[in-house]
Amino acid sequence: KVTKEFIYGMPKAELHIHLEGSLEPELKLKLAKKNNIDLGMDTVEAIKETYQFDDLSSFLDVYYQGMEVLQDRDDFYNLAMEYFKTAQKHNVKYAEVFFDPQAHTTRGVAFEEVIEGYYKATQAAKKLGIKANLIMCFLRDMSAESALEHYQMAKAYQDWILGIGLDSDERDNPPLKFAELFKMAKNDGYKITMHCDIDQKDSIKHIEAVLYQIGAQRIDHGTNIIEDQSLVDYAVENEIGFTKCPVSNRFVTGDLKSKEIKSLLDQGIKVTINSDDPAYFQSYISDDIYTLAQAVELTKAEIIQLAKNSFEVAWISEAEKKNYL
Ligand code: ES4
Ligand code: ZN
Repeated sequence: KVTKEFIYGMPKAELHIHLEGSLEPELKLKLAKKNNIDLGMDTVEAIKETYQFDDLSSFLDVYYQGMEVLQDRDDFYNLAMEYFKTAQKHNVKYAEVFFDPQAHTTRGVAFEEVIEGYYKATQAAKKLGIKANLIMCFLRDMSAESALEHYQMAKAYQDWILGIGLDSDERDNPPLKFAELFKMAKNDGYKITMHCDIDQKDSIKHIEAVLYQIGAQRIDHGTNIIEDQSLVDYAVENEIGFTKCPVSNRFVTGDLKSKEIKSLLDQGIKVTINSDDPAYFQSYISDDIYTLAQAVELTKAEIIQLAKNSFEVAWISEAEKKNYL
């Protein structure tokens, strides 16, 4: 029997966490007060009551609304630092963290405030024993032109951004909508990943496009790949990393998708377990691993394999990986 303590204590990397999704109710209230924003709620309990979702879009509504309290670089810095402090308790040694610049610029917050606050936090995280890198995500329900504009804004900060991702509402927003931009990003030396969320209208088509046309090194979620054996074989062969988030799955689909995750792990896919939006789903990385382990009775060896995978598919040098593995 594997204990919670073992899972918490196991050194791990987290590769799929949206910093904006780590905004805990306590900090949300504090920042609302500081920035004179009326949330219409003044207790942690009242905020938590709104954390009930039927699907991705009902989650995203609450997620974007919550960001209103983030106004200046200190707010972004403090948000990220709270995540890193919690990650430290889960023995996260390395983190690649997502952020959504368009969710802030569209509210009139300058790109500089966002990136400078977050980057400063990644540097301060070193003192907590955590190495961290930023992945800038584009909102796929916004235009390709908007994504390009933000890509250009980020140029001056390229050294601070390791990878480019794609998130938000997948419906009618296929990967190829951003094909040119991601091609450019690859040529410019960014790492590439994309969300392929659970049970989307065109899940298989989207996964196929991400693997064959976009040529991403990782896929976020991507669990529907299980329906297509040739895609599974390709992903195994090419050691594509899959960042799974079981508790997030339960919130947005009603199902952990634990059997699918276990089967993909058994088939040799580089599966990793992550928290996605830990504040909203009230589950940080070790809780996600524990929940999955309970649901499908993972062995200790399988749990260790998940942690090994997290370092193997991390965007760090082979030499660095050796320090963790
Ligand atoms: C997200 Cl669960 C999920 N799906 C797509 N985009 C997202 N951004 C934050 N959480
Ligand atoms: Zn995500």
